[in-house]
Amino acid sequence: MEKVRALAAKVSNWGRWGAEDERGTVNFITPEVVRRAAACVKRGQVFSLGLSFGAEGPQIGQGGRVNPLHLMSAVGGGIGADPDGFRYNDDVVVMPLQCATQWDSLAHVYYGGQLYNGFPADTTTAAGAARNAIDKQAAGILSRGVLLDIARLHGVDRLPPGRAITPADLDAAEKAQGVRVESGDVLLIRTGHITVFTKDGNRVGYMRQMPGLGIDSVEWLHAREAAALATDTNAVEVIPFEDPSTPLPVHLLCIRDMGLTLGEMFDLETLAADCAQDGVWEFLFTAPPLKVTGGVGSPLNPLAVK
Ligand code: UVW
Repeated sequence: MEKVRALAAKVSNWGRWGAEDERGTVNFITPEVVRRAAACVKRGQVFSLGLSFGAEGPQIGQGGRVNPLHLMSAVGGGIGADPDGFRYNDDVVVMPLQCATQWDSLAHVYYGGQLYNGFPADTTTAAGAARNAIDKQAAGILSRGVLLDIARLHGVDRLPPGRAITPADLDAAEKAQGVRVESGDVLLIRTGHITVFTKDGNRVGYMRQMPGLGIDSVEWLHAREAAALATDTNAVEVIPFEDPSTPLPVHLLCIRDMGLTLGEMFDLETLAADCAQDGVWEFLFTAPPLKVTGGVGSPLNPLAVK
C-alpha cells in the first residue's frame, strides 16, 4: 500500500467540493460542460453501451455475484370481470447491482477505515451506505463522452489480459484520434476485452483476468479532471495486479481518494467502430444511475449520442 498512499497524497480531492460532498468528480460536470455535451449531437444516432441483464450474463458466481434471476409475478392478470377486458403482466428481478454494466459508487471500496471525503467506513452497514451511496449521483451522469480506443491504437482487436494501460497509451490515443479529454468529460476506454464474453462466450476468461489501467494512469486522470471513467472490462484496472500485494489499487485511488465514479462492463464495440469510421470520438453521454437508496452501485444502460 505504500505506493497507493504516496499517490493518494497527490490525487486526493477530499474537501475540494466541501466537507459534506458525496459526488466527487461528477462535480466537474457544470452547466457549461452539459451545454458542450449537447452540442456533440450532430446525426441523432444513439448507441447503447450496456450488456443485457439476464440469466446469460457474464457472472461466474465469484464473490456471490450471480446473473439476474427474472421471474414473472403476473402473467395475464385480470382486473374486472370481463374475460376480454383489462389484463396485465408484471415481473420481478433479483440481481446483484454489480452483475453487469454498472457504476461503482463512492462507497464501493475504501482503505484505512475511510471512504471518499473522509467519511468513516462504518457509515456503510447491512442497511446500506449512509454516505457516498449511488443515489447521490442521481442528477447525473450526463456529459461529453470521449472514447479512447487503446486496442485500435495498438492495431489489435483486444489487448491481452495483464496489459497495463499507461499515461503514454492515453496520450498516444488522444493524438491518434485527434481528441483531448477535458474537465468534466466522461472518459470511456476500450480494450476490446468484452468480446471474450460477447463473442467467445468465455465468462471465466472475461471475468478473471483482463487488460486495464495501471496505477501510473491515476495521476493522468486527476490532471485531466475526468468526471467519471468507464471501460469494457469487469474491473477497469489490470488483472493480474501490477503488485500482487496490493489488489485493485486503481479502485482505491480513483474511488476513495479522487472520488471518481467508475463504470464497468461497458460494451464499446459498436460505438468504437462508428467513431473509427467518422473520425469523431466525442459524443453526448448519459448514464443516470438508479436511485437505489444506500446502494453502492447501479446497473445501467449507458447511451452515447452522436
Ligand atoms: C470489486 O471486485 C471489489 O470491485 P469491482 O466489481 O468494482 O471490480
